[in-house]
Amino acid sequence: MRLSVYFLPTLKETPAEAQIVSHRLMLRAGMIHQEAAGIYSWLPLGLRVLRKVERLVREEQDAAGAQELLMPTIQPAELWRESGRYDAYGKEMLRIRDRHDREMLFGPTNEEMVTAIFRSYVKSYRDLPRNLYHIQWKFRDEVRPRFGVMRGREFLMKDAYSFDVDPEGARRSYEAMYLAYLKTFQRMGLTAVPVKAESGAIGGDMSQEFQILAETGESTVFYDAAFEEMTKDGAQPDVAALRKLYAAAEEKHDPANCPVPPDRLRTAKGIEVGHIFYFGTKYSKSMNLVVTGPKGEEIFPEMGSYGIGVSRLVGAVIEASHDEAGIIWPEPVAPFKVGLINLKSGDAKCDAVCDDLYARLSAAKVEVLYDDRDLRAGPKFADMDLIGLPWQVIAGPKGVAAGVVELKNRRTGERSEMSVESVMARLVEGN
Ligand code: P5A
Repeated sequence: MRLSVYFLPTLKETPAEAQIVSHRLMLRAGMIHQEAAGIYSWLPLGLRVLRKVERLVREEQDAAGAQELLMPTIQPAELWRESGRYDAYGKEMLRIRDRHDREMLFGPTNEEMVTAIFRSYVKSYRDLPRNLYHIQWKFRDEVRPRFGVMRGREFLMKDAYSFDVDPEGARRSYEAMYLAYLKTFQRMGLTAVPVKAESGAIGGDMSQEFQILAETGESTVFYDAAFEEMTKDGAQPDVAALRKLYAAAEEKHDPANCPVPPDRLRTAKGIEVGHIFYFGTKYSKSMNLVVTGPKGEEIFPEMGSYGIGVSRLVGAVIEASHDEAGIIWPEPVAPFKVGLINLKSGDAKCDAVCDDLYARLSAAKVEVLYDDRDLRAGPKFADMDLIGLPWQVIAGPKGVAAGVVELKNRRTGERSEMSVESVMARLVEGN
């Protein structure tokens, strides 16, 4: 993509309304545009990141055996009357009437709908287990939408729903999602601590939240110091060992009965990026989802639901990875892998070298944002640091005359001069 024609409205000034760094940087980097409190448009650069996060989440769901479907955003109130949640959900539910005065709602979650879908088709235990998921916009009329996409009213969620014959099966389904979540967050360059949690409006008796540790987090978590050691710098987490470590959300933490000695107990702020629930037969019973068992008996399937805040993750990654100059994208979710800066657009030699690099990188399927604008070097550097692409290739008249360009690593700041051929090799390798 050429920056001279790209829709990238970066801002120099820090927007006054943004209280946390990810919100400020997303506005300044031209990723999102606010339409109403907690409701955003995703501009081209932001959308590229959102799609990458979505793709990564999808890959790990598919790998764990979940199957994708797509349910609508608008739901009939009738479904929620069946489960008893229509009245219970309260003001967070956006209620709508259609032209026939039928009661509808913008879905805040899909337990009811997926249970009704399952009920329409599945009659026998032989058709279990199944896990169905979708990635769809949700609406929750939060009292205090804030922090940009981190606590929106409209937000993108991946929600999966498992159906099993018995509690043992349900536990296996839960464990499979737990593992998929650890892998998903790790691939995004994040350390997510799974903590015991309250199950709140979703219900059920077992639930865990995945918390990214960050100062701006809204929840407080308590955890064993061993977490830090085990998840340091890309260490491959030993899931079985992690699973044994103590971690709890504030509401679930009981200092009197905490198994971790005080010198090993850590407390930190966290951002909840995922939440998994096992709620047994809560919805199958209330909505009368019944299958026939091996002896002809009636079974209410055991269910769980598993959420990831896809749009929230875009903010969470920035909270975890930025510096004074801007965002530092981990490669798997970066909007482009490389930013190519032509320091003297219009100069025949610089243009020739940059155009050639741009064409060859693109042909090798390396995603490049090419700053071919007729601008001074200062603003070009500032914009490129702000939007945080993992690699920068900088080409100026002096280097070009000597047959070299500069390769800069956004995270470490390391710069090295090398030939166009070496840059090509470095950027194409492992792509
Ligand atoms: C699990 C999937 C559920 O809704 N039903 C289906 C269950 N869980 S949850 O914890 O309420 O939400 C799942 C994840 O969605 C993100 N999230 C939000 N993101 C942005 N803005 C919001 N207002 C918001 N509310 C929830 C969180 O990441 C949460 O873990």
